[in-house]
Amino acid sequence: MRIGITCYSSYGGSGVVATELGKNLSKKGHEVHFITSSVPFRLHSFEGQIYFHEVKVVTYPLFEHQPYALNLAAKMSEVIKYNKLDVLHVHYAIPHAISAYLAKQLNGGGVKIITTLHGTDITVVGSDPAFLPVTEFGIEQSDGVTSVSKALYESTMKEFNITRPIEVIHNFIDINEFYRRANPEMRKRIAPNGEKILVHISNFRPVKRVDEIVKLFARIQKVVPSKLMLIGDGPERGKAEKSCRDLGICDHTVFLGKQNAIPELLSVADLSVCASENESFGMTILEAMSCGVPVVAYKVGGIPEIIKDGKQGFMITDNDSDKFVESCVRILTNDDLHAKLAKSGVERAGSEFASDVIIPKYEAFYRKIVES
Ligand code: GMT
Repeated sequence: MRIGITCYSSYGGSGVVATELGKNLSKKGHEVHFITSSVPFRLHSFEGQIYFHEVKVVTYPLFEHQPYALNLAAKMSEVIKYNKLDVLHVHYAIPHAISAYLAKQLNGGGVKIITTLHGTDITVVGSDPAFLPVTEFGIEQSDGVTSVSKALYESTMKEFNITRPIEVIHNFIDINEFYRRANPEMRKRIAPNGEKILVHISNFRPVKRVDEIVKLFARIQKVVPSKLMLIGDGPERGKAEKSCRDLGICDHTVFLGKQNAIPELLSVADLSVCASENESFGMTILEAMSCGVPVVAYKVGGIPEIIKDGKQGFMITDNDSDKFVESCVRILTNDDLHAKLAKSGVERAGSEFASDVIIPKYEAFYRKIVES
């Protein structure tokens, strides 16, 4: 098939999923055309059957704001026409599904539009209700819609008046990249005195509650000699760093900023912690699991679809911070429990979320929509 893919190409789970999907589809013989504003950050090498079409945003003295959605629609239209796309798969309803709709109209129909909902495209409506009709329109006008979790499917159905079916296709991981490797030198750099290592990875947006992670860790490290490795960057980083200073735990925390070597870093971690207020899926949880790192997280959104409580880690209900701390301490002080959770995580990542399991679901979905 000839498949176009549009996503936000900078840091972010949806961009990772879209790029890895394109790479996997090309390996399976499909022709893949990325239509994005910059090269997706996970697309580092030249891969056969993958083409990149840059969306350039025009500036003009009259334009107070750059018309990205229109430039995107124009580029999509061009790629649909000259590359004879069968499918245009957009990740994020706003504005991608709307631009795709316009591009399809410009070409007189033909191409099938598939929209994948990632979560924040739906929750953004909460911050500005004016987005509701346009998001709803984008979903309704798509030929096929997928959601990255059952939880997101349910919240979409609750929030919008959607009449078309939405298929749940979970996010996936490359288990040949995300596996645990021995890295004693790195471990020693982070925890020179043999401390346990906790890891938190996110884009440090308010929804991730990184400050809560720091506060929880301050309590954990009083009981278990440990270090907190924070990976990523974003608007809440300054607040989290200040909390470390206020709590007197700077010597126990390491802010690494944005990093590419995620599997290598996860390989030295003993526990992954997530305090997100909401998470439609939680890619970093799956990445941790696949690298044999047990997870403790608040039970929100799609996270319970990835981790089964007591099997690959612990799910904390009702924002119970005492229970969160207690669960972390339990895992960090019980080697047998730790080994059991870690093993189960690797197995579950491989059996339920590996690319080999999920990519065929996307291919089958594309076929169904193209033939409809
Ligand atoms: O919240 C983020 O980290 C960014 C956002 C995105 O679009 O990249 O993430 C959303 O999509 C990811 C990929 O499907 C999911 O793993 C994240 O859970 C989801 N974020 C939220 O729901 C807050």
